[in-house]
Amino acid sequence: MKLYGYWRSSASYRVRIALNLKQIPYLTVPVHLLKDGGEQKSAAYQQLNPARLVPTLVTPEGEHLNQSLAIIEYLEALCPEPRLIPADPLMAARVRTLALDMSADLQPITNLRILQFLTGELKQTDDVKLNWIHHWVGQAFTAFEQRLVDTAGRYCVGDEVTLADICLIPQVYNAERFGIDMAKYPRIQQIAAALNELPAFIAARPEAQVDANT
Ligand SMILES: N[C@@H](CCC(=O)N[C@@H](CS)C(=O)NCC(=O)O)C(=O)O
Repeated sequence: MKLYGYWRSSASYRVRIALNLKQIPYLTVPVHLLKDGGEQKSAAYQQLNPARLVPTLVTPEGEHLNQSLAIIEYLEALCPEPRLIPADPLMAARVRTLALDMSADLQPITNLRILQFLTGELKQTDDVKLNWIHHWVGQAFTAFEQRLVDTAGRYCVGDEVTLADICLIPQVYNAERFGIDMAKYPRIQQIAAALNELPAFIAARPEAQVDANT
């Protein structure tokens, strides 16, 4: 498998965690999101993903897949253990709810191209950008924190690592990077601390990637 991604991309981070949990070996192909206006916009990369976003997973058969959650569900079907989405339909729905809170509702509105549009075309200052991030992360984390009252055990849903945890950790990483006060979210903080001790999560951290700090 080949994973086209970027060290600080939260969607790439999700796929790295899933590959590590399932112990699937893969090769990293860095796509620099900032260099030369963004390598994700190159003609060559658009052959892999017309949406000009990372990640892309290329399978040994040469198929290329986009959308981190679709990729993770593909990996789940290929290597069912350890399960990332519970078999029980109700538990599976709870896991997907938390996963989508982070990956569908929060991450897209704080994505690089949105922030670049704010400070570029819309001529907003860096302070406005930071305010935007803090506002939307605050709303999303407040709701997530509340949901955890009903679902959490050691991790987001019970005591097994699930897709919800995979989607949470990259958003916590981003939140810390942008100076969000995580003490306001003690359940998220506690779960994130437990997850960040697991080898699959440690190996997936942005700083551990070949293209880190480039
Ligand atoms: N829903 C997509 C989101 C992909 C995405 O937003 N990728 C970001 C990095 S996390 C990206 O490539 N951004 C480049 C840009 O905004 O130009 C997924 O889950 O794969």
